[in-house]
Order: sequence, then C-alpha cells, then structure tokens
Amino acid sequence: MIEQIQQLEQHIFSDLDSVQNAESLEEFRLQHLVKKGTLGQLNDQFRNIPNEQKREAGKTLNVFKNKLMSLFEEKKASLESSDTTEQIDVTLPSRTTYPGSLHPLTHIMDEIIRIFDSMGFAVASGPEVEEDFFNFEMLNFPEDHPARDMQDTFFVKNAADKTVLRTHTSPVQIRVLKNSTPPVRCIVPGRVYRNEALDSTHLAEFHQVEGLYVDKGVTFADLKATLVSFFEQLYEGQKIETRFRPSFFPFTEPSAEMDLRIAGKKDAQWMELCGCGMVHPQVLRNCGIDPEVYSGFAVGFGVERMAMIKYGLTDIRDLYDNNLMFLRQFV
Ligand code: FA5
Repeated sequence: MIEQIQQLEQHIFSDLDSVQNAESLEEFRLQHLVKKGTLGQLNDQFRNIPNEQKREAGKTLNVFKNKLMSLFEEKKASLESSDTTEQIDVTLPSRTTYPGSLHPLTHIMDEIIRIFDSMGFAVASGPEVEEDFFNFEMLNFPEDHPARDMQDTFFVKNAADKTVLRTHTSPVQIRVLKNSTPPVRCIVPGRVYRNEALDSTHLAEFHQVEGLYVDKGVTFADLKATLVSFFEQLYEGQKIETRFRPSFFPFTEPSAEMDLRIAGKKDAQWMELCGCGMVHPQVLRNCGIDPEVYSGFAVGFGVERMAMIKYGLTDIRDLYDNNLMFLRQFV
C-alpha cells in the first residue's frame, strides 16, 4: 500500500497543480476526495491490510492525506482570489455620471436678459475697474458727499488715486448716455464690488443688472409697470408680493427700493431686490441731454438676491460654495 501511495503521489499533486478553474477543481474533488474517490478507496484498503503493516501504512496514508487536503485548500483559495467573476455584483446600479450644467446665476442672468430683450432693452457693458468720475462724480456724488459712504468702496491703490472697483453698475448709465441720443433702452448685467462684511444677504463681490430707459415722456408709472411685469415673468409660476419704499440715491429723484416675497408662504421675509428712480435732471445734463425734453427711469437689481427668491435659498453664500450636491440640483 505504501508503494501504491508513492505512485499516486507522482501524478495526483501535479494534476492538482494544473487545475486552472473552479470547475476543474470540483472535478478533482469528486475524483479524489469524496468517499467513493481515491482517498475513500485507500481508506477501505487500509482497513483490510494485515495488522502488522498498519502502523507504517497508516503513517504514510496520513501524511499523504494531510498534504493532499492542504494543497487542495491552497488551490481553492488562490482560485477564489483571482476569480473576478465571483466578485462582481451584477445587480449593483452603475455609477452615476453627471452631465455638466450651467450655474444657477448663469441661468437667472440668461432669463433676465431674455425678459428685458422681449421688452426692447439692449445689453450694454462697462469696465469693472472704474474711474471715480463715472462711479461717483457724474452720478451726482460730489467729492465729500456723505452718500459716498453708502457704498463701501475698494480703491485700486488709495482714495487719492481715484480708480475704484465699481461699486454698482450705474456708471454704465453715464457711459451709455454720453454716447447716445434718446430714446435709450438698455440693461447692464455685470459684477460689482463692495468692502462689506458678509452675511446671509450680503457679499463683497456680486452681480447687478442696471436698467435704463430715457425718452420723451417717461414717467414713474412706466418704471413701476416695467418692474412689476419683469418680476411677474421672472417668477412665473410662483405667487409673489411686491412693495415699493421711498429711498434716496443722488442720481435719481424721486428714488425708491423694491422688496419682494413669496405670497402665502409662512414666515416669508421681504427681500430688497433693487434700487430705482427717475434719472436725476443733473445726471441727464451731465451727459448732454436736455431734462426739459427728456426724462427717464433707472433701476439696479441684485442678481444673487433674485436667485435666492427663485431657488428658495436662505443664505446668499450657498451660491459661491461650489458644493456639487447643491449645484447638481440645477441641471
Ligand atoms: C445701488 O447699487 C444703485 N446703483 C441702484 C440704483 C440704480 C438706484 C439705478 C437707482 C437707479 P443698492 O446699493 O441698494 O443700490 O444696490 C442695489 C441692489 O443690489 C440691492 O437692492 C440688492 O439687491 C443688491 N445688493 C446690494 N448690496 C449687496 C451685497 N452686499 N450683496 C449682495 N447684493 C447686494
């Protein structure tokens, strides 16, 4: 029997070594390791050999069995770890890929331009690094006028240098009016800068859209009707409430601010969305336009604040956090 085991060893271990997959391993197990296989037959033979041979033969048989079982387990483990088909869970959903999308501010800016375009307003632009002359002086803020304090200005070098990061889009009113003859009807979308403490409704860098309409016979009623119609279109599908409040800007007279909130919503807060008014006669004169013949209205909207209402945001800073979970809602 010892001889028989030695002969068996010569091929059974190399057979096991050449097994390459789970099916061949199972075949090997059924052929050699089950009761009716090679090992089972050896056990039966062992029972029938003479007692004086049992000691030697039993030892050889045990060594053989242990070696065979441990090589078998090793082979099984190595096939399992290299078998990728076993590891893929085909029922798992595939990984989501997100398409690129426009930022909510781009969405709302496009919408604002579209609505004003439909009302006959062209798009104008001006520089973000602006001269004091356009940002303040021509808009009726003489030097040392206290109203300059309302706008927390970033000076490019210092206050004496008179170059500022524009604090509003209103200087473009001057640039447009100086170069045109009424009727003038334009909007100015753009970035503005203020040296402000940030909170849930204030940023230091934000966007405004200026609106300007100068012609014969333009009245405050035109301003009001234009604003109400604009907001109704921008917030189409949402029920809104608006209110005008008297205000002051050196370049408009009379001046107002407009607040808006979602109607019927519990605890809905009023949000100031724009400053506006009738273009001050002195501003028209500064630009070579006769205020006895022409009149006009001007408005400056805060774009981020309009987006807050449109998208139900409670903190303006959410728009600049670059949080993908937030931005993916606007695909
Ligand atoms: C102005 O900037 C005027 N130029 C608006 C104007 C234009 C008045 C034409 C008359 C005629 P004001 O500082 O209020 O006004 O800003 C206008 C709007 O910008 C505000 O109603 C608000 O919606 C937004 N805004 C102002 N400051 C901030 C800020 N720090 N962060 C975000 N939005 C702001």
